[in-house]
Amino acid sequence: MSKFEMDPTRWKQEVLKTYPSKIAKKREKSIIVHEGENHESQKIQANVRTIPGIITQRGCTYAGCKGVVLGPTRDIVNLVHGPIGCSFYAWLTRRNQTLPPTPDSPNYMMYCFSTDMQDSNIVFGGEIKLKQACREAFEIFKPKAIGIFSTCPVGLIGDDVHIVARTMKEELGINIFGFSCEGYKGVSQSAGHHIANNALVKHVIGLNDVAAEGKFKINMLGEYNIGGDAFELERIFEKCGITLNSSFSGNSTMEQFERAHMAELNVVMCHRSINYVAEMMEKKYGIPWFKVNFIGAEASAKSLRRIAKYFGDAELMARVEVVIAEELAIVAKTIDDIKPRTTGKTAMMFVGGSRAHHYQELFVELGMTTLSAGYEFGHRDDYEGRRVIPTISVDADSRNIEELTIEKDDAKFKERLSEEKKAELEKDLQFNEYEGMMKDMEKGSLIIDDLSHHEMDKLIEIYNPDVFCAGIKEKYVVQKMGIPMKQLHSYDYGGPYAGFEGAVNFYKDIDMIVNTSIWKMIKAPWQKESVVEAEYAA
Ligand code: CFM
Repeated sequence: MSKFEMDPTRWKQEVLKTYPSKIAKKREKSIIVHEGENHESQKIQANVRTIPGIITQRGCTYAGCKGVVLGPTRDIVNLVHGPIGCSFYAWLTRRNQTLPPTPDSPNYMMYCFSTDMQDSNIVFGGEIKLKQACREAFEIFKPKAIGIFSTCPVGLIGDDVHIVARTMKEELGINIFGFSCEGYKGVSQSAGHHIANNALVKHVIGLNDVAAEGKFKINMLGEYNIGGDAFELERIFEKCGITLNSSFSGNSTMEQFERAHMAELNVVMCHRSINYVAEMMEKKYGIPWFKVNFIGAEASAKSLRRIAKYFGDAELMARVEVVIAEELAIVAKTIDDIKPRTTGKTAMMFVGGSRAHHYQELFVELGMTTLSAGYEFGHRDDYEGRRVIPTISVDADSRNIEELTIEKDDAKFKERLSEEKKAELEKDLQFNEYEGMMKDMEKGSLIIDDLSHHEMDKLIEIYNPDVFCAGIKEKYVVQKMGIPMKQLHSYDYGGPYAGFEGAVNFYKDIDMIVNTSIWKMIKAPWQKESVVEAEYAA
């Protein structure tokens, strides 16, 4: 039987048939059957509102701003202005891994800061309470900075977090800045990333001209230390002699953000969440950027080589080769043992805005095929590549987010590469480029944006993958269908999965997952119950 037990085009038709025609028309544009070589002419609908009534896996704008981008920074008080419920998921999660250099170094990760808005604050305004919360936080912790995050009610009642931030900055003498990241500001958490990026450029980056000590200074953008990934990357960089000047924002500090403009290069891991910072820093300070991927052993090796190539230093290039050889030798031992057991298996992946692409590398290394993949909140460029950016239509939802006008900072701008040098390196390094997920997928695979639960059910029912990768919202639904489910947001308490040691961890975990017989003992609802089906007459 072919890899696709049902023709994917027919699958798409079947799935759409269940929807009322208006909804089918909308969802139709977000489901693509990969046409192989022709994929460059295929266009996917993405970053548009989820249709009301459909169960989406997306998060809100506040989640993207506070939780994702600023969340991993240990020495900033991230103060949530809103009802306490908004802080529930912002507290004590796997996102919050960090490693302070000494036990007394400031670290507020284990705290949850909220203004705990009550009905009376909604009626009479919450600014006084917010100011009080800033004073209290300052008194207790003496932090270097406070970030104020707006939740939905803040926008609805019109509290001005920016004015409060300015007033309190003056009063307390520390850096305080606000984010207009109300949950409803965008169609997903993606808007929150952009808002966070803007505020970092406006209020933090460039404040401290003392760079990290060491040679070959880079900033790692879009790596958030999930499951300890950043620790593994730090290990590799150190071994290679590459200096991590700042990280946005896994295992990071405010100081790192403040000195980010002193690096020689920005490398971008998660394009979706941080490309704005990379673009703005290039304009303002002259730091070139290119996309890297440290998910997958081969991808990690390739990314290290490209970084070494950028610096063009013979010693660095030689050391990187030694490190790669050493690390790949260890990786090979595991993969040689595991690969025969995983080859030919299939995976599906619906994660965020970059992992559904990056993790395909690891599955390729395991000899597995990704039958279907999609992002929750990626934009068209994350699927089709940055070349399509000029053709993306700007709708009212995108206009909701401030577009900063960035100018060259004459005092701090430094040309890192001459035009000729840049042109010479372009072929290997591909500056300012991300080619997107579709390029790496096979003909006939299904690419689906903002997957609905109904579509997920149908994917599993028809294609029966060996592993389904997504998040906690899908986990138990999928497992009840008898399909093993791997979380790729939190890693199910496993990981790290980045870099070389991470790849080894991933191979072992997937081997266990796809080769255990326990899942076959579970019957999916459609295998044991008769199903009542209905069709819309209209
Ligand atoms: Fe980037 Fe992320 Fe992701 Fe993301 Fe996220 Fe995440 Fe993700 Mo969950 S920044 S887009 S908003 S890689 S939290 S660390 S795992 S959905 S694929």
